[in-house]
Amino acid sequence: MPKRSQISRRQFVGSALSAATVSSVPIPNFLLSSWGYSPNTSSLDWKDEGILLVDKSPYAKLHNVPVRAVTISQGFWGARRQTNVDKSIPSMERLLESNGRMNNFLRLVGKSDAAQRGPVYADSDVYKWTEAVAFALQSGDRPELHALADKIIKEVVEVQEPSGYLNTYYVGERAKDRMAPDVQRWGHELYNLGHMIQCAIAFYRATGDRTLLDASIHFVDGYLLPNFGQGGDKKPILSGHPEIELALIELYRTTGDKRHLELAGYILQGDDRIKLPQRGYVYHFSGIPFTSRTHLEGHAVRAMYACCGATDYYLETGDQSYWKTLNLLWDDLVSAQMYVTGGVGARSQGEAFGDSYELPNSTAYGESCAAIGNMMWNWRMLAATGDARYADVVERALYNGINSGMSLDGTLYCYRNPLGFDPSGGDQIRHPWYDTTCCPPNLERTFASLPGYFYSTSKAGLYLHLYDNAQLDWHLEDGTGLKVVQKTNYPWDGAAEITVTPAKPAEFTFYLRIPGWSDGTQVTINGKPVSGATPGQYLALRRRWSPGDLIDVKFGMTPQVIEANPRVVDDYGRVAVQRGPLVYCLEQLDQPEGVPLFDVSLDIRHEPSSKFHEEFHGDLLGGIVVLKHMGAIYEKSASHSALYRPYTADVPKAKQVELRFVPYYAWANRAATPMQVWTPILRS
Ligand code: FUB
Ligand code: ZN
Repeated sequence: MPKRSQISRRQFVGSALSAATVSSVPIPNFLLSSWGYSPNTSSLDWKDEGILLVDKSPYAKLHNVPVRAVTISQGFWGARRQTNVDKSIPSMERLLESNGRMNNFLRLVGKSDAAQRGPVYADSDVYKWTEAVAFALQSGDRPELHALADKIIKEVVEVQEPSGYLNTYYVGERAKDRMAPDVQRWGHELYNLGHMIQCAIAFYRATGDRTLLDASIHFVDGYLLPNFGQGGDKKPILSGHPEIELALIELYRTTGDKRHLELAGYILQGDDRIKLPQRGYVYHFSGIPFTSRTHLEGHAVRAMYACCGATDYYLETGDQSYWKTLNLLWDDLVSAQMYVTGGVGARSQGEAFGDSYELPNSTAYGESCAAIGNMMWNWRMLAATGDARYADVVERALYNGINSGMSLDGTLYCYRNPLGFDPSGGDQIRHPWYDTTCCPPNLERTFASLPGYFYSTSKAGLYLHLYDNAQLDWHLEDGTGLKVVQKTNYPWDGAAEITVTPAKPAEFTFYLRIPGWSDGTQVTINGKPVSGATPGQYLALRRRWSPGDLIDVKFGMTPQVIEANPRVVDDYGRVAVQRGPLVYCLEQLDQPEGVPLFDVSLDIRHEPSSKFHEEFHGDLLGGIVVLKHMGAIYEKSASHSALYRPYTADVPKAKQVELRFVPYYAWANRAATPMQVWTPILRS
């Protein structure tokens, strides 16, 4: 990592600050105006920075391409992203306003009489929304959204106190509680700051505007660093809700100020001056050394964000104890804790991970934010390794447990993403707004940032992670210009044509992701078959590439019937259906009349997969492939049976019914009807 050149000036700023810090001594204007003192450490221009700026991270094998380098055109994600930017982002802004989120800021500068509204983390809603706009602006200007974000940023920074502190909840009477140990535990001050930093960086990378970035640096350098962290003269620090860790490390990557990385490391290590009871460090997923963790537990979003921060820390330091722990936790994730949809968090109580294999369906929590955290973590693990198994999890979470979180019209959101649903309790599942409205803007920022997840570069060449109609305009790490155009109808169809156009003929490796679910993949280059495509790996295509070279890839899209580890008791005797990256479900309203969904069984006694009939319905749920398969309903249906009865080995008589499966992400878009992902199999 190149050293920053202005150490002496920083030291001067730092010592001038220690006098001002948390006290109310105003910072001299000349210092404030020079707050954005740090040159970017990377040789990159702000325009060229990706979601993560890991170009100089010593332990990153893969490097992000900027969001703006990838244009996703019409297709699966194109449609979703259009809705996101046309409907979701604008409607969420109106809801943020009408629910007092902006008045919370305006009130503090005398521009609103409204009382504070919303939970302690209300500010983060504004930051996540503005971050969504920032990513949208990285894909092309949207003057109205740009103007709105400018206005909001102006309103936010006006509230900043001379010390750098900025929070709309711990003000007035509550100011005395700031950063008290118990407030650090529950009050989300650092969570809000983390989202402010992430938003500021995304906006800077979108526009070059440092207003919010400088305010964030001011908060960190002016308020946090001089007062909290390592050393007897400083107060203890706890993240309470991890988020600050990954934000500080991205700030370090942006500013080059090593103190930002060190503070993140210190928080990840856990400050033993704030003692949490055992249930506390389990729930908060902070407060003890990250490297002492042995499994995923506690609040799922907290755990996922902590894993993101810890992976970021590894990417910068190469600390093997972190890497060991991250691998342990990842193995726990995929072997015992993750839903087939990529969602995580089995329990509503504490919005938490359950025990191993505790993966209930209808009571699943599966918060949208937790699935997003899962994707973000796996994106970082992928950067560290270039190992396709992490990309498989990114894809699984993205297409299923995240995608289900937003309605197809872009205005309703799931907070929970259960895998079974009975609406008789009155739950509508999708809502435009939640008082804890963390998920909607989180979904918006994720969809807006999506182009940044399609490709990475490495010293050896280019990695293709995600398939859709998209054009990459970027360059190899040696500077050779490179354009890659994907044409596909993925995920409905398993074929993709990929045209590779380097600025001049060049030898490099094109790493083509072969998804773990794929079978019988065929790859050709300029019509000539290429062998070696292995599910769950990148196919390394090393050659001298010439402009217009064509990779043709065909993934087998035969629907797959999936069973869970028998220790997942809720899935025992049941199967899920997956086609390509999409997990399917049954919704009551697609089944024959009079057939209660919870009574049906899938008849897979013979050749399960080939018996699916696939039909594309352009007018249904935005255009989907529907899967039909024979199933049955027992004559004495479960709904009409006693709660308990003597067991008999006789197989009850069953009547055939045709079952219609739709992609899980699209459920509850017509009505909140019974739904299930895991369907019982017919006994024989
Ligand atoms: O605490 C802030 C956010 O609210 C969490 O990430 C969500 O789980 C919800 O509790
Ligand atoms: Zn959420």
